[in-house]
Amino acid sequence: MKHHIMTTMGNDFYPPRKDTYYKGLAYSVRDRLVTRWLNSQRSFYDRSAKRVYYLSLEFLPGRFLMNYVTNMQLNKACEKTLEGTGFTMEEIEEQEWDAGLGNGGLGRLASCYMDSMASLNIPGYGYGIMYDYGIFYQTIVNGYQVEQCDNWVRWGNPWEFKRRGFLYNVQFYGRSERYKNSKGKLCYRWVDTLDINAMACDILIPGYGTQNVNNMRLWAAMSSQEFSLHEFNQGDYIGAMESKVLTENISKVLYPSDEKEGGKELRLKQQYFFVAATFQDIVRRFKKHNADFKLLPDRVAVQLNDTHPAIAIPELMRLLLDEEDLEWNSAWEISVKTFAYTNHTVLPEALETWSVRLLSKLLPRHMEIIYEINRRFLNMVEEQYPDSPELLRRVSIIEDGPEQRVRMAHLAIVGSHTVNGVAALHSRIIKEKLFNDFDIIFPGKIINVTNGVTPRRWVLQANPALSSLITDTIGPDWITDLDQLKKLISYSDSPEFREKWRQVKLGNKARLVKYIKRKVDIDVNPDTLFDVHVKRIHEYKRQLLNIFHVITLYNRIKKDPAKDIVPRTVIFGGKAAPSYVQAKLIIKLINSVADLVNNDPDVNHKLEVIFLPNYCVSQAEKIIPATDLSEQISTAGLEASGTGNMKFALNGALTIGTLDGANIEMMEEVGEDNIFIFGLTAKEVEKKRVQGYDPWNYYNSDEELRTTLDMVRLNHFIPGEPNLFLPIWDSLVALGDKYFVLADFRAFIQAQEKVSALYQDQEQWTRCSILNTANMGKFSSDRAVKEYARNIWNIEIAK
Ligand code: 4GP
Repeated sequence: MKHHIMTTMGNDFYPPRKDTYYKGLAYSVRDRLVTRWLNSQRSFYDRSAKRVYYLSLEFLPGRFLMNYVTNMQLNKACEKTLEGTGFTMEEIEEQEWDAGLGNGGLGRLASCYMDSMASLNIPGYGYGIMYDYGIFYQTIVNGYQVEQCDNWVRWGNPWEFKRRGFLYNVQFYGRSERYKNSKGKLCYRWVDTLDINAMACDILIPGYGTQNVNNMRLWAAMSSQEFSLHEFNQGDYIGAMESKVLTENISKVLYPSDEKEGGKELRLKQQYFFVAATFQDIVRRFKKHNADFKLLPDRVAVQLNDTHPAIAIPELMRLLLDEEDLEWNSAWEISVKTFAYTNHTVLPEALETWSVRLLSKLLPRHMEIIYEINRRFLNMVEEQYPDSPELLRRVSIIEDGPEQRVRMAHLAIVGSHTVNGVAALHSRIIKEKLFNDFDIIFPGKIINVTNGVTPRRWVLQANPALSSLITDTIGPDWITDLDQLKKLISYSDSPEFREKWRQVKLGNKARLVKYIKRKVDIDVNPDTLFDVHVKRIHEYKRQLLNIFHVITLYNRIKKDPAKDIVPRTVIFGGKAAPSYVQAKLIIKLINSVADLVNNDPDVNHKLEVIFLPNYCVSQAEKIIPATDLSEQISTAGLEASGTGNMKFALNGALTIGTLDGANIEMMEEVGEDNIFIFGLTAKEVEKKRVQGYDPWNYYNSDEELRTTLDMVRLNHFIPGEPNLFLPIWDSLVALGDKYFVLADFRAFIQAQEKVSALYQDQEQWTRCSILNTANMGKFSSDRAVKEYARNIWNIEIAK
């Protein structure tokens, strides 16, 4: 550490500062990985192993230091290193800025899978973009979300290896030209393009309990020209810089909307930019050992993380046809065998389409190839299903209308050998509804792989106290074989074990209490029930339902302040997409309710509402281990899987949730008695939608609901701003309540009453908590990645 502080960073060792120590320690931890990393990469070559390429526009690794330390089991060594510095590991760890290169579930899942691939010795590569700015930093000003730039690499990034001498050329614009090659064959080439360089930045991904270290390669855009000295000399400084700045903008910032696309040219440029660079890399590596492209699917599996990288399909076709001179049929066969696509959402607004006009301008040759893919696909469908023009129209990759658009999901399905949903219910929904035509045309192509999370980050690292208790009780094998947790079941009846379990939770709650005090300056009582709702703010995730419960509790307390109730601390956290006005208003509502409740002497801290700003991976690591009750209350049928739900239950929280996404499978694992399920099922929601759902009926017939809604309508929370929350009232009552909040209100309140009752019986609550952890084995990302390996990537897992 000292060596790096002096020689790598050029700092005198005194006076020591926390951030200096952090970097010194980071470099010395990294040192211990580099050799393993190089060895791993070399061994992949030597074995000519089949490689898995996980293509994702988003990764959410969070902080790296503790993850490296945990996976390499260097905790003791680091503590020793820090002795005498006056700082603890926890303080040093806090110096690191989160790598927030993703929006939410989709990005975090990618990072959990990177951890599992490395731990399972799979030659897996993550490919994405090295954004200069990740997901915005959220502050709360006067109850409103305010976004700030996330300049996460401002102080340098000790984890990346920048390959400055290693650049790929990426083309844009121009035109497609036909020409005859030397053999007289008619060929195509892409000419008159604007070219941009892609520079590789590598980040190491160490496995746990293995020497294997994988690679995450993120691309940064570099102008292929320096600024114009000519213009500069003529005094036009801005003009001289313009083209350089414009091209480098491509990797400047992550698009901050989750489950919603902007349709912006820059976004499409980002997608193609990283796909083009990635495929040059894949092909280069492949060609080192192989001459025949027919072998590509035996050597390479490409997983498309949603449709964001789906432009890879026409890109591989272009490479095979135009650069490698293959015939269409063999190129197509190779391509389909190489790709697989994961769908992460059924929200219609999230299904990406690109206008043909934009695609033709930016990627003219790809547009031609997409037309040809579509023509052949529709011919095939027509042969199978003659006289079904409706079917052809529905499945076409090109959507007709005033403006023709390319449906990226259709392209991804047609161009992949396997498509998967991310939980059993979600996969059923895409098979039976969203992509039903495709399920009929390509039987068996759509399968399920239920999501999972890595126990290394989400238990071992985030919850050291629980990890020690578990390891002391059943040994350490659970870390790489999560089903071992089942051994805890027999301890759930032991009073001594329960007491230890409670002490762990209490310790974690005390840690969170300190954090809350530091962040929002509110004193929270650790002996209250910690009721937590953290995730992106979205109407379908129904933070509103939860805040309505809070308002209802408040009204009950006001009616009878002396009544004994189970004291609760309700914690919210999450970012709203900057352009999502309604979601931002929900944040303001939560904060307004919090102001009223927290300052009302009648409430007397029996109920406390906290909105924690800037929810992110490192914050989740503090919140989740301290949670008693996990809120997973989306409208049934809309949350594809959820992964937060798994992290909470794994850390011993009880879930209150709808029969949605992976909640269903969690219920199957823990048993109906150990989870609070409420509300409409996906089928019931669908039925109500079809039969006509009228929220007014609920408004008129449920007095507590009506009181709550009227308080929102009249803004009972902030004097002097009467109509502020009218848009919320409108969406729920006047405009049809798209997410069935009113329909589920009463069932939710009743389920919450059951929660309070159980919490009063701490012995039974603890038993339930232990059983939750004990039965979460299925939700390890190791299990999920093994399923991908077996059912999609067709690779053996080396022991
Ligand atoms: C999310 C889904 O909303 C969530 O249910 C799922 O667990 C997660 O992907 C991982 O599969 N989707 C997104 C997105 O984050 O941007 O579509």
